[in-house]
Amino acid sequence: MRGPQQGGYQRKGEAMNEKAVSVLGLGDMGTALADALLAAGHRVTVWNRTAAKAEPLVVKGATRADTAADAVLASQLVVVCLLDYDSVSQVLAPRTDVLAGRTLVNLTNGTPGQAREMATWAADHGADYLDGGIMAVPPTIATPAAFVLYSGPSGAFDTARPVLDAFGGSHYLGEDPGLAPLHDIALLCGMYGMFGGALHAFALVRSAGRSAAEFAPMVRRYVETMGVHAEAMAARIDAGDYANDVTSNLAMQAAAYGNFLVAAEEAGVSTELITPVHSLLQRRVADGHGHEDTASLVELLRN
Ligand code: FVH
Repeated sequence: MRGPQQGGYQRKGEAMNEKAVSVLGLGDMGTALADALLAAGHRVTVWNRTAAKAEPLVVKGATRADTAADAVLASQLVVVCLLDYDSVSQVLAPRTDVLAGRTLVNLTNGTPGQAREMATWAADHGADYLDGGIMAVPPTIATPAAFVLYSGPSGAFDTARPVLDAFGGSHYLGEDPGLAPLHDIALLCGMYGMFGGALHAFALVRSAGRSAAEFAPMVRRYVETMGVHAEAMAARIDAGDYANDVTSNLAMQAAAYGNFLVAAEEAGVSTELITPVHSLLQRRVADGHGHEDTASLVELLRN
């Protein structure tokens, strides 16, 4: 495999900071990534199943490849951002002969198991493989709000990093390719938990004819205020210490939470987003942990 010691991604005649990079997949995210690479001054080759989506990027200076294999051949660094791993396999599998010596950076959402399997598959075909998780939405790519998680061979990451930094902050998590999707999915689950809570909150206030827009600043303020407890919660979980310095014990929370279910029923709002936490609270209290902190619930989530 080619790596930093063999010249990285620099090509003869290219300006110092200009690198050749190919992007496979021009959905909303792939387009934003290609845009960011062009804006950073790189030589970008793009491919998409629906070829017309490449046109706006070609206008900005990208080269459109006729086939995915041509796009892979155009650059040593190949960024893949497709719908799912099945589509990645469908796109790459027919021409494995073009993969040797490339670094594939797969930013497609998937599981740790899928990432490890694809890393082995890529290695079998002579390619380095980095898996990634994009912690941003397309409009925030290349802004300070965006960060991307990576895992896989550290040498491949170090070589690719100057290019990948165009997307936002780059966070390398380790050699195991499954680490980036694991952290990606963990953060997305946190996000959906927050959105699920917010949706339930909006449904409650709307049931009384109140404006969601007027309520939104309160939601934001309270979620941000409570978010600062993440580090303290993490410290308790790492230490397994749930009983010291507790200010909001589980027994108290379980009593209050029962009201959440009744209030939802009174308002004609579904309880399906809030019931699971109630079940966990009740079980943990019944198991004799009513005096403990919220972080203690994590013990019920470990199989
Ligand atoms: N958009 C977002 O907010 C999130 C942010 C975090 C990361 N995700 C993940 O990024 C991957 C791509 O997401 P996307 O937003 O670009 O998704 P779409 O706009 O729906 O584009 C999908 C692209 O995948 C191509 N594609 C789908 N199936 C196939 C296939 N069988 N063979 C070849 N290409 C395929 C599709 O092509 P086309 O429909 O335009 O021809 C698009 O290029 C994703 O994993 C997110 O979870 C985004």
